[in-house]
Amino acid sequence: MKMEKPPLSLSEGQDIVKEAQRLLARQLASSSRRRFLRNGLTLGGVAMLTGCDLSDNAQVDQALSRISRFNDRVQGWLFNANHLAPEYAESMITRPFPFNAFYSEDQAPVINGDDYRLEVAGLVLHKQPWTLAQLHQMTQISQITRHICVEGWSAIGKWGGVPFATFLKAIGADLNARYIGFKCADDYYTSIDMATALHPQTLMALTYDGQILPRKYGYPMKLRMPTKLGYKNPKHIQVIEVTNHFPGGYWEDQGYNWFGGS
Ligand SMILES: Nc1nc2c(c(=O)[nH]1)N[C@H]1C(S)=C(S)[C@@H](COP(=O)(O)O)O[C@H]1N2
Ligand SMILES: [Mo]
Repeated sequence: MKMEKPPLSLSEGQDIVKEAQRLLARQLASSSRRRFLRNGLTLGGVAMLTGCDLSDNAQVDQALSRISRFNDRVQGWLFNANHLAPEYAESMITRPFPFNAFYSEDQAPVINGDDYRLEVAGLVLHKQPWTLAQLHQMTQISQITRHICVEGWSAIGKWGGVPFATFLKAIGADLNARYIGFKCADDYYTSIDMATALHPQTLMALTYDGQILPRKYGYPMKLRMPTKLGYKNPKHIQVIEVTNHFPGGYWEDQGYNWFGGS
């Protein structure tokens, strides 16, 4: 696949390198003082590295989120639109596949597939909502990939559906926009960068293991990305928005890294 657009421009890339040099210079400047510290990275060491007062929670949060946003930019810059995540044999599928959400399994949303309408919003030409039948009528592919959750587990599963790039083109999405935001039936929300959205393995998943996507795994539709950690893979999607305004995410807004590559 040809890369449609680099995630960052050259000048943004140069900014990142400059930022990294500045961080390194600061780290080196503080390292002679760090020799006197017993464990290297004590609270005082962190204070020197980040230049912030650790008794001030707001300042600490701000420094950490600055580091995290810096990390997002580096990850976005390093993301290779041509690099494929590993795929596995049927025999390697994890059974039963784990369930995870910010609530227990019996609280997963109950959605009536006949009433379901997928809304598309923002920088798209065609804003008509989609029925589930229309999504199933599009050309389907399937893939067996590994899902990695930050809570410390990973599992191999098989998802089928529509390549997300195909869907984005069908709705006339502005492929130069920065973000795609997702709103889910359970009030979960997240967002991804355009390069990941267009990645050949990013799938609008309608099936799991050859069956209609079960309720617990995100019925009627979820986004499956083997290039991203579990929390970036929204289940029960109701709204897809193409936007240049940073949409954040349920866990990301609580401090998880936004890029969340795996
Ligand atoms: N709508 C919704 N999507 C979600 C979540 C959620 O709570 N709600 N949890 C995320 C997390 S942290 C993980 S690990 C995966 C779990 O997906 P699974 O139940 O198919 O294993 O869903 C992700 N997507
Ligand atoms: Mo997760």
